[in-house]
Amino acid sequence: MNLKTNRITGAVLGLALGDAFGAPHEGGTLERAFWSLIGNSFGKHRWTDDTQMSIDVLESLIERRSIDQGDLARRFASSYRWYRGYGAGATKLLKRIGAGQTWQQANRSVFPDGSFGNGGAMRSPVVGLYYAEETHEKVVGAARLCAEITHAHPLGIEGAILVALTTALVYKDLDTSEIIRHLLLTAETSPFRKKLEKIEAWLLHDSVKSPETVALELGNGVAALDSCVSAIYIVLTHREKSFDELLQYTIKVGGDVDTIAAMVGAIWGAGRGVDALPEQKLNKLEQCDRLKKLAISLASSN
Ligand code: R7I
Ligand code: MG
Ligand code: MG
Ligand code: MG
Repeated sequence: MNLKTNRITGAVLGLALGDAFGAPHEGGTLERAFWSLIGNSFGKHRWTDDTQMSIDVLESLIERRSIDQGDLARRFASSYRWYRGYGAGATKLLKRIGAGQTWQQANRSVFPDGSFGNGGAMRSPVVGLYYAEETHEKVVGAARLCAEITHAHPLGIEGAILVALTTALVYKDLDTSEIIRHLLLTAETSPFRKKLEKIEAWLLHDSVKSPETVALELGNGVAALDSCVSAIYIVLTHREKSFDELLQYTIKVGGDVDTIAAMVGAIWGAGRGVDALPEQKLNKLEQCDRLKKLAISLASSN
């Protein structure tokens, strides 16, 4: 496997592992009890909407070779399954697209300004990987197009852009200080810029903030603003650590664990490659072979 395929496969499987192994830790007692009932797929860890939508983006990019919003909207809608744990707004929107509304009508009919959830960001590592060897403008433009189908709110889009760009920059092995510099140049709104400035200051110090501090000051919720910068900080402080240490830390940050771990796992995998992922966990991952084949196919399609 060449370096490119190794890293793209690492990112795709890292995303699915974070999602599937993070999901059982998400939410309160009720949500966990529910997931313990349905979170198993023939003895394997089931992944959620985060991985499903990433598969949709992978399959669309492999076939269309660019971001085709109509094609993506159709794939998102037809892949919807209740047991994948989609957000409440996303569920309504995908059902409306499935019933014949255009994505432009459907996304505004759920939230008038579009969703600011992290559902655009959770699938954007795939976009970052596909365009990693092109300009930043290309990564940003493609991430925007991919996110706005379901997440038209400026904050939903911005989270997706920052996560896609971080994936591309980690894939290219940039230094952490360089990555932060590029993210600050790319930030479009002051709430995101403030959080990025906060992590820039934190990263100047040797010690890693506690998971509790990350949750409190950067957030761990389903809004893009409350999870994307947290995910970026987690990866940038764990680039040389093991995947299991990365996951343990993310689980302690808590909140929307499947999605934060999916973003974290993808970005980390883009830098470390598939060989750094834990074999025992991959053996317990639902549809691992299918995901691997898609990653290999993406790597040879641009
Ligand atoms: O963003 P999305 O696709 O998924 C979010 C999370 C992820 O953790 C998934 O793994 C899944 O578990 O859910 O889902 P959306 O429904 O688009 O957004 C998530 C939630 O954010 C919504 O259900 C709303 O509660 C809230 N939200 C908004 N509330 C008011 N006004 C998002 N946008 C708005 C808004 O504009
Ligand atoms: Mg999910
Ligand atoms: Mg959820
Ligand atoms: Mg989630």
